[in-house]
Amino acid sequence: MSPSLRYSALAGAVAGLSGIAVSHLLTNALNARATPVQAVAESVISLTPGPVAEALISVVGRKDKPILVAGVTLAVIGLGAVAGMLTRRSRTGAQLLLAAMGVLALLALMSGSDLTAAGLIPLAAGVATWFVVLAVLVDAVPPEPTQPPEPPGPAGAAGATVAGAGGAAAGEPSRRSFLLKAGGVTVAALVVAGGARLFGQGRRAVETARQLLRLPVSDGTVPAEATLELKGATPWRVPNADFYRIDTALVLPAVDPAEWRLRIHGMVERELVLTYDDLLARNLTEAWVTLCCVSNPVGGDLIGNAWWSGVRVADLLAEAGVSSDADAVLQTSQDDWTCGTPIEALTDGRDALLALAMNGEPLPIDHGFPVRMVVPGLYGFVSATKWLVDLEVTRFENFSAYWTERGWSARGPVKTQSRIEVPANGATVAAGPTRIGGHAWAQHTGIEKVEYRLDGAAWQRAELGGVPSLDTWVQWAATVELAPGEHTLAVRATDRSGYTQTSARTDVVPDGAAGWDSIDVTAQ
Ligand SMILES: Nc1nc2c(c(=O)[nH]1)N[C@H]1C(S)=C(S)[C@@H](COP(=O)(O)O)O[C@H]1N2
Ligand SMILES: [Mo]
Repeated sequence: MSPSLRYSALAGAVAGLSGIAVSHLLTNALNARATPVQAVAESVISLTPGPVAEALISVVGRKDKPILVAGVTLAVIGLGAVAGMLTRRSRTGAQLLLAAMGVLALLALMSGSDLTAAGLIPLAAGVATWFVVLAVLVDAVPPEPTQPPEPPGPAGAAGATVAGAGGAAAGEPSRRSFLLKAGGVTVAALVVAGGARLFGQGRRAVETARQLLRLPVSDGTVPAEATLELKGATPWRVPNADFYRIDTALVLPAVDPAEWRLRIHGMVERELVLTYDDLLARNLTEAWVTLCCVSNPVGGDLIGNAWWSGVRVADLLAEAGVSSDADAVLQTSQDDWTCGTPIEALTDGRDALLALAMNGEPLPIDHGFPVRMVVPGLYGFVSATKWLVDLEVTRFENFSAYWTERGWSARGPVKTQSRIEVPANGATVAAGPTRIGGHAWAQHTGIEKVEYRLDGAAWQRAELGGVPSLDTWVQWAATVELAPGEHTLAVRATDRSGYTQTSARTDVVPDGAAGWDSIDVTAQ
């Protein structure tokens, strides 16, 4: 290997390491779920055939993850070295290799369940670091020492132009300056990686505290009648890892339950300050509640159903003694997000909860650990505050909340909706009898019936799953006869107030989408 090839390899390896360090730091600073390296390691685990994985684990024991993470780190450094050597032939080739590595990491991150925009920042910054460090260091690689002049041949041509054999010409990078730069970048990368550990400590400590909690809650049993025979439908209970996530938090709040306080104040007789243990000492109420986002378009998936365990908000408000003039509760989160909720919805007997657990587990951090609110019948943006720390009893006219200031409605009752989950829009299915279905919801009003329509013919009644209360979504299904060709399917729900969804589509702004969901399918 020529010296300049070796230096280029070193430049690439240092670039690889630097990118990893930067992505680690940002992952921890932004409290993203996994570093790109961890995501790749997880993908490797999930793509490894079971028996192979088991055999490996029997050899390395439960250290499989750290070993894989170290392996992926070394692979990135090694591939960086290859990219460095490639620059000798073609810089574009080297950049393509780095870009391909970035795409692989992107795919790995995307296969995780809860990727957010913030989760992509560490990868983007890491890849950018690869490019910049590689370019800077490769430019600093000292040129090949020129060959000693050959003895002049008969034509006298061969070595005639060679001057200053072995020495760098003035202005050319020297070996010493290259090594200084490469060493400097390496030290900087190690400092950044060390800083990353500090950053992550708060979140890790809270995650550990969360995992050590043993809450007196149940897992919730999905009623057998809730689920119809419908392959490919969203499960009636959405697992935490698949539950949609919507919030404004770029950095996830890390709130230690031991330090968490909830202040209830404003138009009350007695101000209350509650600790996590205070909540745990109370009677816990458990209920199935379907939560959905006002930004959910018709047919969209910003909705989920879970088993929540928590303390009824009504009891706490009664204890504080709410003034009869108050009509709203202004909720504030640890990260200063706010929303306004009608007092009526919190005190009219429905299961409005300060939830501590979701599907039998302490709330996941990204779903509001340690405490969030859940109110059946209201969109999340006016009720479901995560990382909740403050409830001010007040009047709607006295405040404006986060989304209200940005053009959304001050009130947000859920609109009656239904969607088709099976078949998927645009799917090709076998002609003949075909199962169709999905979910319909009108939280705290209840679904009365769901109807579907094939190619504009008459509306037909669908089968409905049985639900434990008015507060959850309802599964619907039917069998339709599909002749070969293109078809359109539409769905509409009627709620228990007697209202039937109309075809009039409205935008999600300011208070939620309306209209029928409709899909196209081809039968063959
Ligand atoms: N602190 C905080 N709580 C929040 C939000 C937020 O941005 N910050 N978004 C709300 C919105 S718009 C919705 S739809 C729900 C989503 O809850 P989930 O992420 O647990 O599904 O949380 C609500 N609670
Ligand atoms: Mo939302």
